[in-house]
Amino acid sequence: MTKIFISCALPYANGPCHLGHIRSTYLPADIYARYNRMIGNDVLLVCATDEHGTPIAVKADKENKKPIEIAKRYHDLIVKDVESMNISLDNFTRTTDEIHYEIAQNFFKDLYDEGLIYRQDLEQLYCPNCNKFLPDRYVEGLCPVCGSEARGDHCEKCGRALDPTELDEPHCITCGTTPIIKDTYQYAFKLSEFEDDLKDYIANNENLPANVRNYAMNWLEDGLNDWTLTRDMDWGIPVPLEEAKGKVLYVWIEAFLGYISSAAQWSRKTGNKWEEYWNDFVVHFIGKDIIYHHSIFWPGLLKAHDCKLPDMIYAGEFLSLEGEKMSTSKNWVIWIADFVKDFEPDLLRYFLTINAPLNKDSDFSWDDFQRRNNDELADVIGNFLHRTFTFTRKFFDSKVPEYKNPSEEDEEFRKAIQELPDAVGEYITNFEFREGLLEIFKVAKKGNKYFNDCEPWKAVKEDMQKAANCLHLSNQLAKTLAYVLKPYLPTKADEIAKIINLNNLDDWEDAKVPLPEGYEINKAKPLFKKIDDDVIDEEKKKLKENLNENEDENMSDLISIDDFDEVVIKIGQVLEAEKIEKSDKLLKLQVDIGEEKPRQIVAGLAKFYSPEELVDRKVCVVANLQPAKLFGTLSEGMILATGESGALLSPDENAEIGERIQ
Ligand code: B3M
Ligand code: ZN
Repeated sequence: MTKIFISCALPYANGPCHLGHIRSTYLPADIYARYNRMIGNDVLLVCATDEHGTPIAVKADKENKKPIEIAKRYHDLIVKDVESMNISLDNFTRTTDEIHYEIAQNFFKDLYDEGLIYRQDLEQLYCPNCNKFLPDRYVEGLCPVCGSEARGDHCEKCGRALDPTELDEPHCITCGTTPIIKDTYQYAFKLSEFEDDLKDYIANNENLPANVRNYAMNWLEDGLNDWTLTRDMDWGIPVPLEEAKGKVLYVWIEAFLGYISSAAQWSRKTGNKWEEYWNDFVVHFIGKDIIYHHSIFWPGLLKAHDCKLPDMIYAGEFLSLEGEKMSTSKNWVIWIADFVKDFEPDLLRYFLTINAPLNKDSDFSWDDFQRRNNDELADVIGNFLHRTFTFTRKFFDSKVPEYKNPSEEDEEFRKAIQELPDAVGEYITNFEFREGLLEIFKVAKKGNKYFNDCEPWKAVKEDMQKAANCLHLSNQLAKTLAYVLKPYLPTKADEIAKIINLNNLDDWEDAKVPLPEGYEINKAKPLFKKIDDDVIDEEKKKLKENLNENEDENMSDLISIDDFDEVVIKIGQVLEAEKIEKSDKLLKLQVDIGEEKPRQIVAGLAKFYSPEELVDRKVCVVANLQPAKLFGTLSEGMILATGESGALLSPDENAEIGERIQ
């Protein structure tokens, strides 16, 4: 038996949960936790609301409230959201809880005593109009790395953690003033001392998925700076040093410790030792925008503290809404509380899991949601179950009939049922949640086909044993479905279990034990219903009506000709191509675009083309892209190719090198 410590990223207590939260962290964590409990592993699933820092302070300023009032309001809402989605957390606490203060301050103090945290004199942004320092989200500007709009602490676009002084064109978010630079001091962590340890950790941890590993390696190549761990702010956990009056811990250092304090609180309640879970196997489920923090800062802090590092960091990619980036400020978002008013949570759990693998971006649209519900859940899984149960009742007195003299088709189907639990289990163990659900869907589909082919409605008149075999196996699949669906759709799985008279679905192994002949089942109602068009139309209307048009950012997909004109695309020809060491995706190219010197371009084409295939090819190149480093290699442009299949866009032969596309 393994003891598994599972965490979901801590949501900021400055808003309720929306679909994105559920998709990237809670749902995968819950599927993983539920499955592991079913196979007999001992699971500790924890989370908490992240209640300090500028996200909450800024919101409180706007509403003229105390930060703790904001935090409490959203903590309560988030708890409801998480419960309504049936996320089986073992403990959910708050970073304003006493135990969290204690753990965070002790952690800081220990590192300080070890000499790993030191006083640092530095310059920080200060708003001369508001008369205060502007840490983190109090300032916004342009990301120095990718040029996108970014907050002081973090660029959402490129995922980089930032220091506000690095921003281009900074402005105070309260009054819009351009801040000045002012001397102050803070306390910094010697992160740079752990660079080699971190490289080691990232390079040698086989478990880490490609997106986490590649991002982290990329950043590590650039070298690490020490990390400032304190802020000049009122709202936060006081720095536990006499001489640091008025300073608080940076929200990120203590947010990580929320994993620990939530677990420690659970230990106090239950008498179990959370450390045993941590020391066995640790999995963090996070969103992709905080890979930097979890792959660099957190392991750095843990290493400094001589703690075991996380075994797995699973980063869910983004979820968009109707093809657009979600935006809470514009209310382009679906809140969980609204969703569960109209639909059962399992329908959302199904959609969010099956629509795309966690490590790929996904989109929620009402039409897709309706289609998947109607065509997949209702027509395939629901239909199969319903036919099985009603037929058993009508023709076999609600009892599982005898299985005798099976045909080849019967045996083939029986085998598919028997293999299902192991197949699904293996996928979940490998964090391939979508694949597991697809497998279930595939076998349910097979079930429908088998049922159709057997034509039990005819067979009951002509060949009773054929009908009996069909219903025998169909009931076996129904039972297996109850088990394998449990991690994904816990409520629906329980409903199936009830019809089949199963006391519980606690033990995955039981999925493989067939129901005996003569076993009695209950009367069934349809488990999945179709969603009508007018319901979906109503939801679409609501979404549009709630959109806050006043926000200045333009939601439209359309760009003007001037916008397009800003992108300079030129015809180029590949002169040289080579693989980039340690990357299975990237190639380094030298491309002639009619300038004095060829451009060096790093392109994600290695999976689709060998270097030889590219040499001499004419390609389309974005020529005015800001240079960037990928895997430590300078890239001065971009080659146009499709995303999924990596197909290159090639011009006709008569295109001249250096010619602009317009
Ligand atoms: N509170 C939320 C976020 O940036 C942040 C996560 C903390 S996890 C330790 O998504
Ligand atoms: Zn200001």
